[in-house]
Amino acid sequence: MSASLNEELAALVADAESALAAAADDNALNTAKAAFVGKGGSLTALMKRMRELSPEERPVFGKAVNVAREQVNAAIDGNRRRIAAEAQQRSLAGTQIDATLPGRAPDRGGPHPLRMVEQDMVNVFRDLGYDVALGPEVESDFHNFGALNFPDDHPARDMHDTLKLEDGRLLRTHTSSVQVRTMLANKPPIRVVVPGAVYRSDTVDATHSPYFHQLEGLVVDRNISMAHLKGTLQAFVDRYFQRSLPIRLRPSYFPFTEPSAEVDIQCVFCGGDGCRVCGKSGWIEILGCGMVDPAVFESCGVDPNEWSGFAFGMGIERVAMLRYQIEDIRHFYDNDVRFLSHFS
Ligand code: 2U9
Repeated sequence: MSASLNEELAALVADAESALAAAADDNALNTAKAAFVGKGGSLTALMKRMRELSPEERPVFGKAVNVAREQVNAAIDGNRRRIAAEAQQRSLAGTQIDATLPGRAPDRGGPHPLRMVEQDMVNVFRDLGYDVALGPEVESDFHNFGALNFPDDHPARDMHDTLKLEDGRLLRTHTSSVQVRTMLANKPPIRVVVPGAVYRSDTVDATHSPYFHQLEGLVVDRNISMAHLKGTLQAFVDRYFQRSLPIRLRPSYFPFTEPSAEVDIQCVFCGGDGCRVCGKSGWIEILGCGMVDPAVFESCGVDPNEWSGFAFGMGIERVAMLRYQIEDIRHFYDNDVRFLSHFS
């Protein structure tokens, strides 16, 4: 085969590769492509000179031209990718990303203030040896009223005070129904506290809500007296408020306890001197209590001749409002994070 045509072919490929490698953009690349492998390009011109060769040399040269065309086409593809990568590199260089900057912290949730107060109160009673009992919020009339010595015509049973279902059941108006269930299911001695939601047909204002929470307690054992009740409540108040805080009992009335009392703590805001919060009295009411009425024991399968007991109940919202000086009960249910975030 003619040495010179083959040398020209090799030189053409080398020229093409260096021209393509020098192309800075797609335009320059396309120009180089046309000059070498286009219809009027130098490779086509070289092909036309095939007639200078002997008939035996022609097919060999033909193959060599095809190999050369593939080499040039591969160089075109490779340089097209290089040009695209260089363009991307240039556009990224304009954007300054500092990957070492710290990310934006997500807002963290936390327990609801009512849940925190409930847990703190429950934990005081756990430390005093109480179990925690829970029960249904939809109740029978028997567990909510009948067993608790409410007469059939008691005003609390009225539609105006109790939210009733069409099937005769009701939304519990206190968690006392759970103590009834506890006595029906267990033999004394019993020491339980019952936290939970309760419902009343109340109009909403700053201190009332048709949905609120209570913590109630029940102790049943032999020879339980009013002294055990008062000592227990004093221990609870001192531990919960983390200081020695005087309490006083005032006579009261509940259908399920006899005798009954309402309990005040010395005002935590003025130390008993009298202020706006305590209405100048120096005392703040926080719970109700009493000795379990024998009629309640009878309804719950507990022999009142063998056992006696005390019970108490308090509103969790009320305690939370005192503890955190919250003026309006509705804050607890709005779930405004500006309010809730004060507690986490
Ligand atoms: C049984 C026997 C007795 C629970 C009691 C109170 C007094 C009481 C109120 C406080 C504020 C309800 O949330 S409140 O409105 N509760 O005054 N509760 S004694 O007595 C019981 C409970 C169950 C079997």
